[in-house]
Amino acid sequence: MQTITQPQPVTTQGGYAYEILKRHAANPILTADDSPVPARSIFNPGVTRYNGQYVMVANICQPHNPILFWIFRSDDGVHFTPDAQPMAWPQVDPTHREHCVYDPRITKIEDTYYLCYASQNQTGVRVGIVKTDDFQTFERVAMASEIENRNAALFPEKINGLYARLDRPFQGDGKHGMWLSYSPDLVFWGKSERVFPCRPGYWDGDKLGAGAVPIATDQGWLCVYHGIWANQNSKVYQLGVCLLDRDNPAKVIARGKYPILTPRKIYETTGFVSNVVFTANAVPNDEGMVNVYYGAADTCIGLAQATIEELLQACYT
Ligand code: BMA
Repeated sequence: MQTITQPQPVTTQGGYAYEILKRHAANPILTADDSPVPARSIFNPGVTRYNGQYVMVANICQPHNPILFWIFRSDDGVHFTPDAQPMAWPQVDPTHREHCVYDPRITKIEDTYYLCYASQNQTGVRVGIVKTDDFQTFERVAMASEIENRNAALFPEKINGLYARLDRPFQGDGKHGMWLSYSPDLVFWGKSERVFPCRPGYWDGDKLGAGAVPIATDQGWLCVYHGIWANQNSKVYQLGVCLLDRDNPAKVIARGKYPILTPRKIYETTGFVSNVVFTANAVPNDEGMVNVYYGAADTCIGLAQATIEELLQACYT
């Protein structure tokens, strides 16, 4: 007779022990109440360090729906103050007159900061790129994809002489997973290759895409990404980690089995889109931790932390 063996857990620690990102006590660190203009929600921010400060570019969803990018600044990475004016947005691109922008990811390459964001109009969503040297003025670089593509995260350095990015084409309803593309100039993109697909039956079984801008480590590119599991009631967005080869990020060195952050606090499970944690930037701080900034339920902003070592370890768990 055939013996059927149950899949065994890979750890003997119970409860939420797998969830290695620890929420900051001040969570949620920003809500619509902190918005300088009428807002329904504030979420999915890009964050970087500039001139000794943390600079955040957040989605502010206005009551009538369009999203504004707004800059918030902080000395400690926890308490943020908004600028007096919305971010100075460059001229529209005549090839794609966007009516909505969202989910900025910030990458510093040499002395320039690039924002990769989702640019939406009636034809669909594309990857837009703008740049700045000072977080005062911004210049358009390119509409850097055809429709339908988004969740683009630029690597912080060239790889084999080319700019590189992770992104997520819509084909196959996102099931085809995370992709990698290269560019000589940030305008023309190609040499595209899939990094990894969804894992049926897992927390990232129904859709996934880049999350935070990759972090360079001596073991490879450490990437916090998002995965989606669809159930009867909702699509659950969680965060996980993977490690990609430094010279060829299409090569997966390790990919964690467990999510590292699961929506389970009330501000993550309840909101405009329930059961969502979604990140654009993970920023190493001065205390040896990585600050993972995340949108919670498309409604507010949370901060969760782990060490680089814990994140690397989670890639192998
Ligand atoms: C994704 C993006 C994010 C959003 C998430 C959950 O597809 O649109 O901006 O946070 O869905 O709604």
